[in-house]
Amino acid sequence: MARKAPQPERADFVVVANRLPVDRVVLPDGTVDWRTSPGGLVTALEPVMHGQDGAWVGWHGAPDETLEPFTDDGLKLVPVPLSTQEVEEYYEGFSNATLWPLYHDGVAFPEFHREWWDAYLTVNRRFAEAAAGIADDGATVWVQDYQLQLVPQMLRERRPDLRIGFFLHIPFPPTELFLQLPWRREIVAGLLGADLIGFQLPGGAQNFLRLARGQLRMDTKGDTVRLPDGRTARARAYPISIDARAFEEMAGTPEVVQRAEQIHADLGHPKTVFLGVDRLDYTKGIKQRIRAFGELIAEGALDPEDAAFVQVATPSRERVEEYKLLRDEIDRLVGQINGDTGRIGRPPITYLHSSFPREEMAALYTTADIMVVTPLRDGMNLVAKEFVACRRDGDGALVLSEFAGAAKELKQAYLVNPYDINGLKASMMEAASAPEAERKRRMRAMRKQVFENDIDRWADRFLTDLKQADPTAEADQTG
Ligand code: GDG
Repeated sequence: MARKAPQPERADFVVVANRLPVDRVVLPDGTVDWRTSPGGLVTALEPVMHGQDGAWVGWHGAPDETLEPFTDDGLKLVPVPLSTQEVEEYYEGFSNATLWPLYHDGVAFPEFHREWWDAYLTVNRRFAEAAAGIADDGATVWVQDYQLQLVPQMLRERRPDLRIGFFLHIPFPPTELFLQLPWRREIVAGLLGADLIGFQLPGGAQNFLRLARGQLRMDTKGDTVRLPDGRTARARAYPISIDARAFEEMAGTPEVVQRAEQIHADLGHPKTVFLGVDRLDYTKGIKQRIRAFGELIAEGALDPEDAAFVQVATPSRERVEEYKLLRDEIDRLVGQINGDTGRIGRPPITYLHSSFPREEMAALYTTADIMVVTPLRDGMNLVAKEFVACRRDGDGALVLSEFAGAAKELKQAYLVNPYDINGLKASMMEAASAPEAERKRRMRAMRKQVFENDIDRWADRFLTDLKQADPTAEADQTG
């Protein structure tokens, strides 16, 4: 049964995501604090929610704790509780050890366990109930990402009056891969509960439409699926972006400018600074890029006196086995390269396994000459866009994997196949030796793309289409 919250508690616009934008953390002295939760989804949606009279439904990051809804900076936050076992089975299990590798081309082996699926069902139902309880009559509910693919259908069953959107932040895989999933029909049906299903790229939308036809025998015409109950659902691409102006402004503050200079000095003023910034994740191609840089140093193509690589790897999903293995492998690789080629005070690679404030990110983007973004598969990749937005000097080069969604938009990057280490090395060298005018020409075009297609435009496009999806519903205030 849907929880009926008192009218004033309810909201016209509701975001439902696995995580709240803030995590509850208990400090060593026992006091409780709230921190911005990590990752691309929060970076993207925070500015969309800013100033909206809306609600955000999500887990608060602490297992076995039930919290009452509260308001933070005008935003209603509705915490959804998860038990320790649910964190293991729904989040670390089905979401991050089944769906995540499967949806990223199977770059790690997806595991299928029936009890993980059962937990996924239970938790999706809980999120649907929480959303049903907070959404006002005829409200718009926007469900986010792969952890909650059953929520659209479960929510529609409870609240047929709602307008429901869904956005998938990660790639939607080719049908051949998706069909491995024992619960493939349930997932497709779950998503079809939405009026509008958004993907990063047109290819993802096409994969989904093919499955709706093939698995559920639905009628499709163009991007529209006709459902047996007379409804329609549309599947379209909405490439996500960032608050470009906010990043640019941050990069221009005296503190960040000064910090960027300090980082350059701490590195020993190398001629070329290469930079990588990622959650520590096996989809991000961190090993490949470090190996490429290590070989360039070992072969003498780059001189460790002149070139430095800074790699930020933000801790992520640390209890999932694949992530533990990856961390060990990268530790070993970096240790080996620095051990073989460094001298006192000059390790060629500065490896930081920690998380930093956004200002520090902006300072790093400003310091770098060459940003190296080499995922084996990535829905979009916001880091590439953040680097571009922070380049107030109009300089700097981006080496970017063809397999990131961002490659379809930042076409003036040095595009690489991250599996091809020799090709990667060649592109890193090409970027490092490009004439200033060439670098600036490419950067100008990429900045134009990012500033014209920022996060507001993304949200506007999605929400405008969602409004049209149900012409009988009353106009809302989300525009
Ligand atoms: C998913 C999809 C898609 C990283 N370390 C720190 C930090 N970050 C921030 C970055 C950036 C975000 O996290 C990472 O976003 P990405 O897009 O690069 O990657 P995912 O986390 O995998 O995001 C992705 C995205 O969703 C949005 O749809 O683009 O394809 O996989 O904003 O700056 N931020 C701070 N400290 C860190 O140490 N403050």
